[in-house]
Amino acid sequence: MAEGLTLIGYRYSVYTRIVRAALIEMGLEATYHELNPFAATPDPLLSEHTPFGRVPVLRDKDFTLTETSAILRYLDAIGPGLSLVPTVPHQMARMAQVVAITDFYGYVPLVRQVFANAVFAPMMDEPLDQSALSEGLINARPVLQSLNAIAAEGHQLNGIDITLADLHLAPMMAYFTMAQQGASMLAAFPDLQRWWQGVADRPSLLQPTLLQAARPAAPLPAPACTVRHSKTCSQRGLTHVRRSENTCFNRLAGTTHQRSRPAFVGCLVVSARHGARSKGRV
Ligand SMILES: N[C@@H](CCC(=O)N[C@@H](CS)C(=O)NCC(=O)O)C(=O)O
Repeated sequence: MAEGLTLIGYRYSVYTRIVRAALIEMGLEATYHELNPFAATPDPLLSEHTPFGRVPVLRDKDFTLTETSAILRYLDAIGPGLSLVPTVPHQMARMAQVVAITDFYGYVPLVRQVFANAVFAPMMDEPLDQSALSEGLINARPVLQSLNAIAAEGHQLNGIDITLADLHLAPMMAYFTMAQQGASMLAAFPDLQRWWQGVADRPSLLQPTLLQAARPAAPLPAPACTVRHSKTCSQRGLTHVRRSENTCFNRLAGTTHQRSRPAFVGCLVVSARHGARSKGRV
């Protein structure tokens, strides 16, 4: 049933990451096609499938689907395992509420304003927009507050029953808490923080590339890095986990890199090659 799946996405896109995590959680495979929705010239493949110019796009043979919440519902319906949509009315309704809060109130402050300016811009040696960052921190608080109440109640975000709510929110929280200001803010919401601590290390979040087929159709260029090696990854806000002698995993990009010398990881060069210079890119 799922053999014809293709995911069109972008490596830094949090919504793409949600779908990748869902594919892994649901035991599905997809061919991955990388494109940059922020490129100055719209990618014709993207324009062909959506007038909104956004990723992700899921294709199942000749069936094309956009909107991450719809994509997750579809994957859940076709996946081989148990459904991640609860049938108990209170749980099901809370799940939908978490997804809606995440999309309509969470994405912009958590990702586009806080993460993009506190983490991504410095990482790319780009100027940060201080007013957007400040506004994001203000607007993130009620989002965390409402999600914390849901986590405290326990129908969703309880760390036990993983549902589409967890999959939708977790990648955004991953980005938000990479900002020191985001991590500090989350600490003020103990039930939500407890939920986050419980899901942050799920393999689907940590290792999207475990999705065997979900790699760019053409291999990524070797990391002929333009990042100055003297700057460590942690200074650039990256989290690298050394997974073996010579393989590192970049949690932000969701990519692994094999190096002949295990000490160095240069991961971010790919950004420049995707021409992502025009506007926010996550
Ligand atoms: N409502 C869409 C939102 C997707 C979205 O905003 N994707 C971002 C990347 S995370 C994008 O493609 N942005 C391109 C742009 O804003 O031009 C969904 O749920 O899939």
